[in-house]
Amino acid sequence: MWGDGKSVSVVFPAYNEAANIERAVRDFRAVPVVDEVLVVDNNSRDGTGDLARVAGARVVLETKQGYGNALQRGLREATGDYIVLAEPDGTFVAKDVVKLLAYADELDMVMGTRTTRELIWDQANMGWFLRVGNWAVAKLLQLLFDGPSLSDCGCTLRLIRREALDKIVDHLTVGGSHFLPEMVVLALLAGLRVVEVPVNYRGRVGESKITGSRLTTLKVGSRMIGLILDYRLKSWGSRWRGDRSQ
Ligand SMILES: Nc1nc2c(ncn2[C@@H]2O[C@H](COP(=O)(O)OP(=O)(O)O)[C@@H](O)[C@H]2O)c(=O)[nH]1
Ligand SMILES: [Mg+2]
Repeated sequence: MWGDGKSVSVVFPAYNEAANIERAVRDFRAVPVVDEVLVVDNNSRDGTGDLARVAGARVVLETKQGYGNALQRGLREATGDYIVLAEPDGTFVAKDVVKLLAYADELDMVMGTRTTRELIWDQANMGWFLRVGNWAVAKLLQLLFDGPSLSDCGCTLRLIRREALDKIVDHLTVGGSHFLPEMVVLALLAGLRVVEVPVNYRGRVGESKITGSRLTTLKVGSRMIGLILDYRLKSWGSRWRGDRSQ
């Protein structure tokens, strides 16, 4: 519970995360303000779901494969007043949930940024290529949508208030790895108050499936850029048509 009786859910999208899932569930459950850890098992074949259950998580199976599909399911299934998205791969520090909550009473969506040098651990997968790429896509989004200062388009660790989620959840469409910017675009188009706060980023336990290779990173990055441009052009288009018909 946070503040005056607000419950807190943590959502983990999980695809073959047996190497770290138990520890991640225990670490996040050990944060006193966390009420629920929900693991969305995305067709894992390595026993991730059972291990998560044993560690005390609520587990749901999402059969539609994909990072975005797993996160969308988690957002729909979580019961908390505040919903925190994270990853069960050892990269995030459980107590950073409290950093997000510190802004949650005043803002609708609080996103982590992994760009603060002092908080990027030596083993973290955050070389210059990823850092510059994440920053550039975030800046594009900030500029085109008149957003707040954004510096990281790929940080899963983020919090959204339930009332804010209700405004965007039915509009989420991305099932793949470029899911995160859609959440931000929809939030900004809905007039929600969004902010970024620095969080820790550690080395991963197990194989990185999205940003582990430059090729997949480039693919995801270009899909993110396509999505941002597409939303911008569409919403300018509908505004223009709306203006003309008045
Ligand atoms: N790549 C991928 N990740 C998934 C999928 N479903 C759930 N996930 C989870 O999404 C998170 C992000 O993937 P990860 O390999 O850590 O990519 P990275 O954060 O870029 O290194 C992990 O917690 C995965 O277990 C899926 O279908 N594909
Ligand atoms: Mg990861």
